[in-house]
Amino acid sequence: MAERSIDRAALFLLKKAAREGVETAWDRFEKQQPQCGFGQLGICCRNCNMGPCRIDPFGDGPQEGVCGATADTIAARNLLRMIAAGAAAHSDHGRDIITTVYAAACGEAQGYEIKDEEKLRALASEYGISWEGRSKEEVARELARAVMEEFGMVKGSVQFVKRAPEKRRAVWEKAGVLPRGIDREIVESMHRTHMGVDNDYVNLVLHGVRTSLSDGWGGSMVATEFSDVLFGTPQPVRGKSNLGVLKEDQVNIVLHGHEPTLSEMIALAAKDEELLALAREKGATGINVCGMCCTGNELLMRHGIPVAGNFLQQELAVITGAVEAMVVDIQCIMPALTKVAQCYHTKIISTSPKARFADALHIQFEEHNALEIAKKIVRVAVENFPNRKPSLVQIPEEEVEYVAGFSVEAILKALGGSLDPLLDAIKTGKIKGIVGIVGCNNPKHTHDHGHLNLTRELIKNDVLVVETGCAAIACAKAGLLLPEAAAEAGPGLRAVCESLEIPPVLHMGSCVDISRILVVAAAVANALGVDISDLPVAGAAPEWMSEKAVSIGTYVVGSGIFTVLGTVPPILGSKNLVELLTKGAQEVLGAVFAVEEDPFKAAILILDHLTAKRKALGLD
Ligand code: BF8
Ligand code: SF4
Repeated sequence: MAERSIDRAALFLLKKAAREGVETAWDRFEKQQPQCGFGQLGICCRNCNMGPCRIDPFGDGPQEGVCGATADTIAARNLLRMIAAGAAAHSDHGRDIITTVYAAACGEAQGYEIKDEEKLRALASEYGISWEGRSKEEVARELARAVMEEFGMVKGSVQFVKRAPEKRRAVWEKAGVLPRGIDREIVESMHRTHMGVDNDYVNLVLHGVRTSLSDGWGGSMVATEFSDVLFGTPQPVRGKSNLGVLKEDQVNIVLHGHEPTLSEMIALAAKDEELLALAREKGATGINVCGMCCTGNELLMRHGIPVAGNFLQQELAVITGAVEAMVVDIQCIMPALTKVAQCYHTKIISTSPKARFADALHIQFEEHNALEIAKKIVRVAVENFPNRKPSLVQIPEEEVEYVAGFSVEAILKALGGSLDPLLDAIKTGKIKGIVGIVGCNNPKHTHDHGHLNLTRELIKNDVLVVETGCAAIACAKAGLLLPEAAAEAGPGLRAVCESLEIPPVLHMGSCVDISRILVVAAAVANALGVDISDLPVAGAAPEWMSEKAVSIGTYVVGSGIFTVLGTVPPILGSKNLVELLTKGAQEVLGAVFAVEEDPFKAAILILDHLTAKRKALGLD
């Protein structure tokens, strides 16, 4: 069995867990072996009650379900459902953000305000909403209503697709994949995958592309843009990462999940004088708020709040014995947390009506009295401090600095206000290309191994890397998000980083913020007068696990960007589907997927791709 992690803090706590008889995802993963072969190949179906059906991958047994569905139909339907679930998760997050913007603009969301008026102005003009003689609240209300409509089917297509280069939009139109309403595509995915509707794997995949585009250029982009409106557009900020950010003498609150609406308020509540006094009364020297997973990314991007770790570290945080409360909302929260917490004193506090957990304390979050609720949650954590079992407290030492906060606006600012320095660096070959490395952890791979090795290989070869999500946290913990890390870069990239004082790996935010990467790609393509698919750019998800990652991968390829997956998607049971996604898509979308589990080999695939694209543009 491969090493579980390359992160020393993780390894330290895995030993502690073993000593204390606490199971983690790695143990449960082992117990699942061997995992179901039909599931791995994507050729089992339970879409109706004539089934469940499965296709024999060796050709000796049944090749059709009871209804006659083939491996192609079944695998493509399963894939489309994964895309739909991922797109739904991102977009429903976007919906909550826009709802909060509306409530804030109506004065009905305690503690929230329109923080970034400049961004609000830019978005209003993008939507053709006039600012003349109106308050920012009036404009925000009209804008929020217009965005809300996009979740349905009022317009021809979602607004932000207009940000894509003309050539890309033409590709989408020709393929019939321009996303209409955000919800509409997801609903249609569920419709098409119902028994006996869409049985053509190509048609199913095309709708998958459309659904995913409604996420990347729709729901996710809404979440990003309007989080900026509410909480401010990120600018470079320094902070600390890994489990060493937990403090032995303070009340530790870990915010885990995805929506910044609640976490922003808790960060605020933790500064409340009364609660700080209570903490001192209970024997703590302060209240330490840190983030985990994408909530962590949202907080560190805007405030430099420490980030305790990425996906596979959520249980480990509890295992330190030093966490008074882990506050969760939605997505990527392991149901196992409440069981692990029972071995320590940690309170798992769920807050979303959409995501409840057995044995968790539920304190429901509502935006109209958000600050009060946030204070209530912080109070629970503070009052839990005396329940710590000192003999069980062990915090690893690892605590590494990072610089995050590279929104598109921040990148432009670092470049001196225009894309030209970046374009020049690409043209002269100082920077060979730009690669987005994103996504999760997965116990199928050594924790963080894929992220770090792929990132290091690329920067060594003068590739500027942009990251989000758990990939970015992996690199933060390894010190790669510091300007000093330019020392690890090739000479061209190093010179660019040194002159601009930026790291060779730019942290662009949470997973919905991959929409920021799309905006950069579109801007570069527009500046060069080409399609995104012509650029020396690529995407990678070395350790992906979630359905959101499937939607992301699909909209990235759908946007014309070659993408390498580091864990095998469950589609290998259909040769036709594999062929379509790894070859056929080139002709329709100008990009394909590749699967490569070894990050060093993935780096070679990507570098070869960048070289070919540079050559086609006449850059070498
Ligand atoms: O949305 S990278 S494990 S935390 S799914 Fe989840 Fe994957 Fe992390 Fe953020 Ni994204
Ligand atoms: Fe079986 Fe077809 Fe029903 Fe799926 S939809 S469970 S393949 S009968």
